[in-house]
Amino acid sequence: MKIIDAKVIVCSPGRNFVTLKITTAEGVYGIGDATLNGRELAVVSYLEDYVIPALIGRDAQRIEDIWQYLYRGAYWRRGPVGLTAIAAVDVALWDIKAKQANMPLYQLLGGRSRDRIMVYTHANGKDIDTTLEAVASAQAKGYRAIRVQSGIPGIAKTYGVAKQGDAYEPADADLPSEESWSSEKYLNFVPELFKRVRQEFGDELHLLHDVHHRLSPIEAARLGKALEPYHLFWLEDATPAENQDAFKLIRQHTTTPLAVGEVFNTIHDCRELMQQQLIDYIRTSVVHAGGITAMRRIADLGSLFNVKMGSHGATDLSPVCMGAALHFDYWVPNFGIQEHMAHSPLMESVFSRSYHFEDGFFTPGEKAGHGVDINEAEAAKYPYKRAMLPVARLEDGTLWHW
Ligand code: CS2
Ligand code: MG
Repeated sequence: MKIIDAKVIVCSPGRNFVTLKITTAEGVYGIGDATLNGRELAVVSYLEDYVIPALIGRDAQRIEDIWQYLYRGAYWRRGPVGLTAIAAVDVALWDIKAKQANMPLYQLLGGRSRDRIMVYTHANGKDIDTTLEAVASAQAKGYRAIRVQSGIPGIAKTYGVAKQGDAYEPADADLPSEESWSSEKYLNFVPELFKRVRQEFGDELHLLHDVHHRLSPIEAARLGKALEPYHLFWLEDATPAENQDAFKLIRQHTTTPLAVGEVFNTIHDCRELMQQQLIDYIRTSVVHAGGITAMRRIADLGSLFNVKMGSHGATDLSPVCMGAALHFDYWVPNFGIQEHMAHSPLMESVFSRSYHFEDGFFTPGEKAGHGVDINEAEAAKYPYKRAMLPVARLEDGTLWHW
């Protein structure tokens, strides 16, 4: 099965998406997501200028060998741009192999380990009352697990919180906008938020919260401890993870479960945190951590240390990534939860999908391959538009820096 063509499709139906389409001599094609929010064209160049020329003529069936060739053969290994490009190739090749086998992808991975895949969605609002309304509306849609974020009194704009009425989209400007941050205001407020959510919704609903790396380790420890009465499903990205020892400090102080890893690219980013049992969930995604091939190895390593998979699934990961992730989640033995932010109808007009939501859970569908396709004519109607993520500064103007 010779690869005879590979092309990159860039579109912006409400937000930018990069999609790789690989075609074989037999006419079977597969697609992979290559979207890296705020740095999309860097991945396009990596694919078009370096990866695709080296792929043409290779055997599409040799997924593992191609993964190793692109990863080890690059000399300059790792990093989000390179691993997103490798992921796109990997997912497109798994799509091809599953289509060739006439099976849904999860069957090739080893078959399903569960009947349905629990997802969590987002509820956010400008203050506690509007956030409570958002939780109620997510619950009414069937979600059993909800990530709760709220505007913070005294902070003008809070990352992770949508403008009133809009879907949450962090890449909001042509150049990075600047936000102001106060850990003290945030730490004084968040326990009150969760107290109100538990009072209103009881104990059964799974609650999650994302700090977006904005606390120092000792502040994160304080937050984890303060949130214990509200028994979160997880506290995400409590502090940046470059210094993995930081998680020891948090762990020593709190029983709140910890999740991290949406910005990780390889198993090496996960290794120490897993081996030392400093986290409970790993958030690596199919698109940013090297595809299905790499995610399987991350999951297997995690399974030795009681770490479960809880993949990133914001809307800046395209429906192609979501489709592939759901096949992975259906199979992976040490599954925890999958993030789900619904794509808008405009975004979904460009991609067709076989995955299906019902009552708080997803199934990936039975279509051969990963079940997601792109409509190129529709995609062409929405040209790329540069959009970047905001930068946070402390109230005195210091660029927030832990
Ligand atoms: C967030 C994301 O979904 C999450 O957990 O952290 O919204 C993240 O901020 C974006 O994906 C950044 O591109
Ligand atoms: Mg996050």
